[in-house]
Amino acid sequence: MPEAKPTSRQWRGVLREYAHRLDVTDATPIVTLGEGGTPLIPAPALSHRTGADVYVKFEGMNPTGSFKDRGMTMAVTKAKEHGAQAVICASTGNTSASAAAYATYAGLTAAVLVPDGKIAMGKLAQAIAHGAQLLQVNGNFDDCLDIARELAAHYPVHLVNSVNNDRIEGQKTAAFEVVEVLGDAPDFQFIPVGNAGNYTAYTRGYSEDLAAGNSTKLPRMFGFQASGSAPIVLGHVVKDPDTIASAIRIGNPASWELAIAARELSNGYFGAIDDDKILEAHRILSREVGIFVEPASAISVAGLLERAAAGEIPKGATVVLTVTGHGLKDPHWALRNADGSDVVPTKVSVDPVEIARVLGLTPSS
Ligand code: AN7
Repeated sequence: MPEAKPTSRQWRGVLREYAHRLDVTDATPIVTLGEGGTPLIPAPALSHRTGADVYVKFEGMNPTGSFKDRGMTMAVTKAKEHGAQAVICASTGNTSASAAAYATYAGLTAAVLVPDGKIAMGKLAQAIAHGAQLLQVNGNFDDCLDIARELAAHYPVHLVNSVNNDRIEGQKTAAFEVVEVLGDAPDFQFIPVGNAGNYTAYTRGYSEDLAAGNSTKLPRMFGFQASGSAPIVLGHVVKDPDTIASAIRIGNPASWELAIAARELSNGYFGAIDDDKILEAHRILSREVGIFVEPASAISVAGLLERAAAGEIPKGATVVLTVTGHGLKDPHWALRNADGSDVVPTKVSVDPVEIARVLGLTPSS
């Protein structure tokens, strides 16, 4: 007898999976591309390096390759529910890619404002592929967000940046997933910080799980900014933010106050990481764990290594690192050596003997 097929079903996206924990009813016109349900991957190499029990929440596995999809399904669904014809956002890249995809699915127009020359090629390609009205603004992300807010206030366009609470609501589901997989909240949650919307969202998700009795603790929320773009750490706006981690090149975070409140609630921490440490962590995650992320995401790994070296992470503590965006969005960093030189792949002819020699193989006896 052939074995019975195990019952299986497709993940239905965060609005349907967590309908009972979101402002969603049977009448809600749900716009979903199947986001969420991303893997929480044990990372023995990082556990070995730090003595903690480390897991990586790989948000690059979302439909457009970043965590933004969790918030965008909610924001675009609500835009549709309110009868909006068009959505608008400012973006360092991932929000524009996500807004463009979800707006297309919903039959809405997406206008996206990005800082000229400062977003990764993959993200630019996504927004264009999905038919967004993409404008490259001669300014930085903070200028773009100011304009997007102003246009949404005075014109019939629905703002889908994370200043829209619907985005935070959708993104909190990542914390729900972590608690379900671990059976409790972790001791520490590490996360990259740009506008601090995701830091805020995770804190809200973990807080709701604690209140509902699904977990026994609130993780300490550890957020990281790039050193050249670290307004929350410095305590003041950074006028001309600079980092190779273009996703988090943000000098005036939209959720600044919420993030400070979240840090106080969780006995958390904000730290700054230099670009060379971000790239080192990017290499470690690629080579030792097998997870390919964009540079901004690697800051979670860099933050853990730095805090562990400082003796701030107890042995055996459960640590979740959220890595927010896929490496394929901004792949050229992988083609650079640690010394900054270009990686040059070895060329060979169509010759098995030569190739075996180059690979260092000796014939099996
Ligand atoms: C990969 O796309 O702000 O602290 O406009 O793309 O919630 O802002 C992206 C942010 C981390 C920071 N990692 O999250 C945008 C944008 C990646 C990101 C962040 C972003 P927030």
